[in-house]
Amino acid sequence: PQTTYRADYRPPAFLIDTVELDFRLDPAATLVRARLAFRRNGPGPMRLDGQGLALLEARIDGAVLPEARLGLGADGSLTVADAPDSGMLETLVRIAPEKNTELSGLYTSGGNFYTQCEAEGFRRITFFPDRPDVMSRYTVTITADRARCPVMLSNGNPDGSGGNEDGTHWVRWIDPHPKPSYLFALVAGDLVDVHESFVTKSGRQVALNIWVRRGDEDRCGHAMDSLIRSMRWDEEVFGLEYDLDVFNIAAVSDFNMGAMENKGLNVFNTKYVLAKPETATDGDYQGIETVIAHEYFHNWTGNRVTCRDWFQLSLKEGLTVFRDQEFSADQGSRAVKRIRDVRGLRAAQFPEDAGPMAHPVRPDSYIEIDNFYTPTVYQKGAEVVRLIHTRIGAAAFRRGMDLYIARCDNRAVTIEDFVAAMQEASGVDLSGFMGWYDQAGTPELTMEDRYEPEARRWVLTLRQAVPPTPGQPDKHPVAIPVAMGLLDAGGAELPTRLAGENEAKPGTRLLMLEAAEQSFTFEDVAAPPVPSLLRGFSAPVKLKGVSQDRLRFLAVHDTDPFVRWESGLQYATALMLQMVAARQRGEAPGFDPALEEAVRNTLRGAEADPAFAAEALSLPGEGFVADQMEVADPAAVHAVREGLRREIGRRCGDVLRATYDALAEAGEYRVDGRSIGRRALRNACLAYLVAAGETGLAEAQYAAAGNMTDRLAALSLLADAEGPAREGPLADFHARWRGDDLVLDKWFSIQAMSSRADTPAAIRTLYAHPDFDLRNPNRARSLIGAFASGNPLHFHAEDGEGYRFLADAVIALDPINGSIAARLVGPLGQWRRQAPGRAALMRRELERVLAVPKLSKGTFEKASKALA
Ligand code: B3K
Ligand code: ZN
Repeated sequence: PQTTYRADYRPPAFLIDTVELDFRLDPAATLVRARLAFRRNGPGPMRLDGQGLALLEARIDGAVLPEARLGLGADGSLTVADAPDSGMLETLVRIAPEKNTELSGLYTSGGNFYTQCEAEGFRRITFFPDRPDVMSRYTVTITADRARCPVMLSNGNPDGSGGNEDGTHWVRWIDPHPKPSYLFALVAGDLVDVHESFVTKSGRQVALNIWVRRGDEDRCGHAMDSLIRSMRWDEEVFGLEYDLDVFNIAAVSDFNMGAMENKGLNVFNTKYVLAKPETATDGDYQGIETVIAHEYFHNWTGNRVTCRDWFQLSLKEGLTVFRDQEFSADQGSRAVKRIRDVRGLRAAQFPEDAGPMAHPVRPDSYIEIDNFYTPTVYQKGAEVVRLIHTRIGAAAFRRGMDLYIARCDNRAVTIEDFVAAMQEASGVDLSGFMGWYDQAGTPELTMEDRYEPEARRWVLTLRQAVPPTPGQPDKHPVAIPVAMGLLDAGGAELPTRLAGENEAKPGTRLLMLEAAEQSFTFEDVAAPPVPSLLRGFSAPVKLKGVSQDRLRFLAVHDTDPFVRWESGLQYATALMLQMVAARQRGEAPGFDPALEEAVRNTLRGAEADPAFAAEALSLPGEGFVADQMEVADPAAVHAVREGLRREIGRRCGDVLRATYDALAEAGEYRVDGRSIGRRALRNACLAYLVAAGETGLAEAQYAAAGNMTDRLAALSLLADAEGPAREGPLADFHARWRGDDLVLDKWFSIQAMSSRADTPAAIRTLYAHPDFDLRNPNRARSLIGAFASGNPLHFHAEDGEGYRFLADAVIALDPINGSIAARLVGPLGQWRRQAPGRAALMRRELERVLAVPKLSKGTFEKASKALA
């Protein structure tokens, strides 16, 4: 397969100003007629991307093109010889949506038609220069059987409809805004809508519709409410208004990712639309709010201003994740939102940045662009936007956004355009931040300090180092904003004055580390202070050099809630690593009484912010702890963590139980932040109590639960138990929800993540279960993905059975849906950090995958880079 390089970018030879598309929908043979008004833009032949299209006819300005002027490439593309500098190209192609199992291009799901075009799916619908820097105005006419497709949607505003004699009908959609082909969408079928209306701040009336399968109407309320809040928020915070008369969302149960921001017609995985308390957890509700907001925000950051090429993907994704994070922070507790985001970053992006697929936020090359919709491009990309926001402040950031949008509206631009707007609006030199876009690897930040009593001076030295990553052996320093403060021995925040400043400043301040090493001298410090660094996680780095004593102190006293949480987490991580080492030496691990104290302390203050308390109570995850080891030992980490949970459950049983009882839900189920926090805290207590042996409590909660959050929390604990305590509830859950795909996914996941010894065998049984369906991406992820990423203990089983299962599944899935297969293969790439025996077993499975003939280029790229 071919590699595409960022350095090879060339402007398109032809632009397309307008596109008229005419669809005649049929599952087996859909006809697509395209009329493209083209115009020369640079040197080169007229080459149109295409993939799997049966070309029936091609004309330029009405004249049929003879075969001699048409070159069909091995990749499916079409080259037109001697094309004039401008004109109208018309093609007619045939495609088979029902045979499309990749779910890219036009496909069917449950008898309805849906499209997914980002990144390169439009070429599976018609011949086109399928690249984001070709922006066109679209008019789309859809014709289909009236009974089969009563609803037919595309981008933009509706512009007429009518019936035909033959039982078909047609509709026309016009999108007045120029857009790249990846934002094209079509949805047609038997759908019903839940609707609302919205008036923008300048008075535009917008019809909001959520299109679902009949019967799902009662599960759209939260999505609709989230949409309305997102629209309002973007007006208030960024002054950005919606720009069409309708905003349609269609939910589909066969979908490769979370959702897609097609102009005026978002297509969503049902997982991110449908929710009611009996079927969806609090986590599901929060996911819906986030994804709805994210896709809506793309209307400006992504659609109106788009990417010049796919290497700039983070231009829209990093910025839009930043925007959805800020939105969610404004809806509830900012501190808890930040903690969750950082948890997610560390669980997915840090390992990626330390592994074989490590790539910069703006990559230099790819084989399959689908493989680059990664935590690095999304989450680290959002962190880089946040760095700029932190450096220049909210007001300058807003001016920068205004400038960026004014200047780049209706254009396909680069990351430089974004940074330049921020720089001009703020007057701050941002060149030191470009390294964050172009270098892979998580920077390590080391702190050292000394106190000079006579001079009443405290000196902080910060050092940074970015580790080598594939293809990037040497790194240069980047700009790191370090938000910090100093505490006195009693835990009170001290005002700070840096050498050279006239006055002390109260509270948190920002230090800018721009070089490999810098010292900061603080004056008038009466006694050795305790520094609190990286408040709010002001930069996505690994901080080293903070003593356990200081961590313990900061976990209780810091004024910044993020640092309080973080210090507890780092304290517990270091402790667990010591316990793992002890265990490996054959010693008894022991118990640190500071943990008991911390749990009691947290529960005492829990009422003020239960969601924060729930975060503070949860021990570092097994993956996170293993990531800190030179050679990972998943079994030892699991044993240590379980041992700690049991011990905490035993020692703190009294307060855990008291909190559990006090938080029992009274009254109606609500999804506001506080109610969610109370359930999270209560279920965190339950987990410790069950670890200490109180299985009955989980059984009772399962049986009595009035909502999915509590039911699932109990079930996931019972899934680790023995005998009827496990089998009864699992069977009950299946019987109750077997007709509900999204809930059944949870049933698969919970078993896939069980720590029970028989899980490897159970996985094979579940894979053969009649309800398991490899073709449905949610279902495939719920078993295969949940096991490989959510069950380190059994995935890394000594005999290699976990690796074998994953490779078998990837090999079976690849010919059906290469994009999902490529995503699932990732965990096998962790072999470098495993002990030699397991590493060899992992490599063997990667080699087995690579030996498969006709492997998709996405899976090839992931597996070959993992082995390199
Ligand atoms: N832009 C889409 C992701 C497309 C993934 C293509 N493989 C969803 C989003 O980020 O909003
Ligand atoms: Zn996005």
